[in-house]
Amino acid sequence: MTTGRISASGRYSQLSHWGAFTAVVEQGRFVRAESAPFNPWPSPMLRSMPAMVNSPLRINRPAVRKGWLDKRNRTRSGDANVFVEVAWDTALELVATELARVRAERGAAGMFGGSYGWSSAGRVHHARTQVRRCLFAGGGCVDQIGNYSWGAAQTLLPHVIGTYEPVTGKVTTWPSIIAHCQVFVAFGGLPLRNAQITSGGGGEHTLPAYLRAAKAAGVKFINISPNRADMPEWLDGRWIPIRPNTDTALMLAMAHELITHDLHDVGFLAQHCTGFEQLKAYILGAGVEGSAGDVARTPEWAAPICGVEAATIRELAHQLHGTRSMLSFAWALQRAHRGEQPFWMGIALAAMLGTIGLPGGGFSFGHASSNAIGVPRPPIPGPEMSAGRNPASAHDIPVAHLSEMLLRPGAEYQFNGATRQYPDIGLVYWAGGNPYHHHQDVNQLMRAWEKPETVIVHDSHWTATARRADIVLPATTTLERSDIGGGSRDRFIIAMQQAIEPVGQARNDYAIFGDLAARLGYAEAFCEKRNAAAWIQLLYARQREAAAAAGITLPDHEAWQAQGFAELPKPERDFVLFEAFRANPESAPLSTASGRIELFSERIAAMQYDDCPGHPAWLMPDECLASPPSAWPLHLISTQPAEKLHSQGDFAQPASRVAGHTPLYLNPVDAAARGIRSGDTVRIFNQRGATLGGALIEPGLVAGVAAMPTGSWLRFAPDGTELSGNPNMVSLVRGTSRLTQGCAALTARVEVCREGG
Ligand SMILES: Nc1nc2c(c(=O)[nH]1)N[C@H]1C(S)=C(S)[C@@H](COP(=O)(O)OP(=O)(O)OC[C@H]3O[C@@H](n4cnc5c(=O)[nH]c(N)nc54)[C@H](O)[C@@H]3O)O[C@H]1N2
Ligand SMILES: Nc1nc2c(c(=O)[nH]1)N[C@H]1C(S)=C(S)[C@@H](COP(=O)(O)OP(=O)(O)OC[C@H]3O[C@@H](n4cnc5c(=O)[nH]c(N)nc54)[C@H](O)[C@@H]3O)O[C@H]1N2
Ligand SMILES: [Mo]
Repeated sequence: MTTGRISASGRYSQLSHWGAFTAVVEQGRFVRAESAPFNPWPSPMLRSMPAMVNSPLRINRPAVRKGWLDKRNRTRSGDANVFVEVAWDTALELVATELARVRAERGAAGMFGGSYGWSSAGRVHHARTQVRRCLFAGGGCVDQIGNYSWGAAQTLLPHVIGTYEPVTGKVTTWPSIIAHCQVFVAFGGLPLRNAQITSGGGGEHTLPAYLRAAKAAGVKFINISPNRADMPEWLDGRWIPIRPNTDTALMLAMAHELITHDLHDVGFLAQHCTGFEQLKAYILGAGVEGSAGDVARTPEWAAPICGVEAATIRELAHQLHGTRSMLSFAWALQRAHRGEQPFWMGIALAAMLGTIGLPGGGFSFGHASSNAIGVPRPPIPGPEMSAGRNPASAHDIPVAHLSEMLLRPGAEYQFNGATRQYPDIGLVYWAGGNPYHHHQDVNQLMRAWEKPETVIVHDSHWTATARRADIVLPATTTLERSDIGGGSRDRFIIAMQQAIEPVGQARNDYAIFGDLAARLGYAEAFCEKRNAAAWIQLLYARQREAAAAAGITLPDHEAWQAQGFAELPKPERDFVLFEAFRANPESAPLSTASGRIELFSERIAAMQYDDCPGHPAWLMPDECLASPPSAWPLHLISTQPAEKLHSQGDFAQPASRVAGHTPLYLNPVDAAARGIRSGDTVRIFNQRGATLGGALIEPGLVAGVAAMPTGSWLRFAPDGTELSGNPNMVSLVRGTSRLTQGCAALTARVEVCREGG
C-alpha cells in the first residue's frame, strides 16, 4: 500500500511520549531520532526508536489463531499458538461478524472495549480513543474507569479537595517553589527516570533544570523512600528510609507530634477544613465512634510499622513547623493496597502545617512521577480527540478489575458508594495496550483470558497480549502516519509528519475502525465525515481557538505544519494550588460537600467501608513488612523502567538486562542471607507465581525490600516460571479499597532465592 507521498530520504517532525524529535529517513528507512532542538534534556529512549520501528517483531499481516479459525476454540492446547495469516478483507469480515454476533447475543454489556494502554502520543491515532469511539458509536461497550497510574487518587480526591486535577499535574509550579519553598519533602523521592515521560508527548523536559535552580535557591530536599536512589545525589537531599506502604503511619505520628506540642495551624484548620476534630481524636487515640481504635498514633507507635525511628519522626515534624514546606507524594504511594490513606493523610498534614495555598508551599502529587508536573503553562486543554459517550457506561469496571470481571460475571462489588455488578463478557477488544505487561497476577489473568469467546487485538508488535488473541490486526507506528501530538501539561503542539511507508501491511487504527464501522453500518457516527487529515486540521483549529481565548496567537495550520510545532508561551504569573481558596474560602470554596478541605468526609463515612473510614487512618495493607511474618518475607515494589515506556520496545533494550533478566534490586543483608551476589540469576516467587531476575545489590535499599522495574515481555518455561523478569507474575490483584478500587501493584510479599544454586 504505497501512498506515493513519502520521499526516500528526509527529516520529519515527530513525537513520542518520551519527547519530540526529528525522524531521519534514508532510502525509505527510519534510521535515527534526533531530539527537538528546544528540548534541554532529551530522553535516551529516542536512541532505540529505529530498532523498535524496524523490528522483526512487527506484526506484518492480519493473523487469526488457528484453533479459533477452525473451531472457534479458545482453549490454548494443541495448535493454540499457531497463527494463520489472512488478507485484510477476510480479517475485517471476521471482526465485523464477531462484533455483530456478540452485540446481538449479549448486548453492549457483553463486549469489553476498555482497552487500557498508552499507545501513541499522536491524539488522532490514539488507539484506545479509537477503539472506544468505534464501540461506543456502535451501541456501547464495557469500558474501564480511571487509570493504573492514579486510580485511587482519582476517586478519593474529589471527596477531599473537590477535584482530582492536582494529580493530573496541575500543582504549584516550579518557579513558585524555587522562589518561596524552604523544604521540599518528596515521598517516593524525585526519580529523574520517570520524568522522561509525558502522556501525549513532551516538547521539553525540564525537571533537572528546575531541581538545580531550587537547590541553588537554597531549597532543602528530603527523600522519604525505600530507595536512596529515588533522589539524584547532586540534590544533596536527606534520605529518610521508609518501608513501602507505611507512609500513613509516619505522617500520623508527625501529626501527633504537632498536635501535642500545639504546633498545628489552628486558624487554617478552622477556616479551611472540616473534620479536624475527628481526625485529631483518632490521632490522639480518643477513640471516636466510627474511627478505628483508640491507640495514640505516637512516634513510638509508628516507628516499628514504618521503620523510621521515633526521634527522626519528631525531628521532621519540628523541622517542618514554621517553614514553607512542599509535601510531594509520588503516584506510587497510592498504587498500593489502602493507597487512599497516604494521599489523604498527606493533605491533612499539609493542612496542619498551614502551608496550603501559599507560594511554594502545600502539597502536590508526583512532581517527578511524569515530565511536566508543575511546569508553567497556560490553562488551555491539550489536543484531544473525543471517544464520544458510552451508552453502556453503567457496566464499566474500575480499571484494575479486569481479571475479576472475566472470572466472576454477575458478582457484585462496591465502588465509591455504589453496588455494581460485573458484566458477562463474550468479546474482548484491545487496541493500544498490553495487559500481559500491565495487569497484576498474570497467572490469574491467563485463567481469566480463557473465558471470553473472542479476543481481538491491534498492535504494532507481537506482544504477549497479541500472542494471546484470536484475531490480530497490524497497526502502524507513529512514524507511519501524520498526526497532532501534545499533552495537557506540555507547551508544545507537534505537527507529526508521516516519515515512512507502513511496515508490512500495517494500517492506521483510525482507518481500521472506520472500515469496521462501515461494515457495521455506522460509518458516519464514527467518522463524522472526516478522514484523519481533517481531524488533525480540526484539533489544531480548536487549539488555536482555545489559545486565542487566552490571548495567545498560535501560527495558522500551514505555518504549524511548516515549522513542525507550535509553542505556548510560559505564563508570567506562578500558579499556586488553592491560592484563591486560601485567600477567601467563602468566595472561592472548593467543590467538596462542605466547600472546605475534608479531613473527615461525611459522604465517605456514610458508605460505611471499614477499608476506608471517614478520615485518614492507618489500615494495614494486606502484604507489607508491617503485616505478620509469613513464608514471603520480602516486600517487592515494582518501579517504572528507566530505559523504556512500560513494555514498549523491551526487545530493543538488551543492555538493561542482568544475566539476561530484568534487574532485581536487593539490600546487601537480604542478599547475603540468601547467598546471592550481584549478577546472579534469582527466582522471585510467592503463592501466585514465579519470575526470574538478575540480582543487583543496592545498599540504598531498605532491608526487607526488593525492587524490580516493570515492562519486560513475558517468556515462559514449561513449568510456568516466567524467564524475563516481570513483577506482575507475583503482584497482587486487590482493589485499594471499596471506595476507589484502585490498582495495588506495589503491594506484594515474595521470597527470593538463587536460581540453580
Ligand atoms: N507491577 C506493576 N504493574 C504496573 C505498574 C506498576 O507500577 N507496577 N504501573 C501501571 C501503569 S501506571 C501503567 S500506565 C500501565 C501501562 O501499561 P500499558 O499502557 O498497557 O503498557 P505499554 O507497554 O505502554 O502498552 C502500549 C501498547 O501499545 C502498543 N502500541 C503503540 N503504538 C500503537 C498504535 O499506534 N496502535 C496500536 N494498536 N498499538 C500501539 C505498544 O506496542 C504496546 O504494546 O502499567 C501498569 N502496570
Ligand atoms: N522511564 C519511565 N518513566 C515513566 C514511565 C515508564 O514506563 N518509564 N511510566 C510513566 C507512568 S504511566 C506513570 S503512572 C508514572 C509513575 O510514577 P510513580 O508512580 O511515581 O513511579 P514509580 O517508579 O512506580 O515509583 C516511584 C518511587 O516510589 C518509591 N516507592 C514505592 N512504594 C513506596 C511507598 O510505599 N512509599 C514511599 N515513600 N515510596 C515508595 C519507589 O522506590 C519508586 O522508585 O511514571 C511515568 N514515567
Ligand atoms: Mo501510568
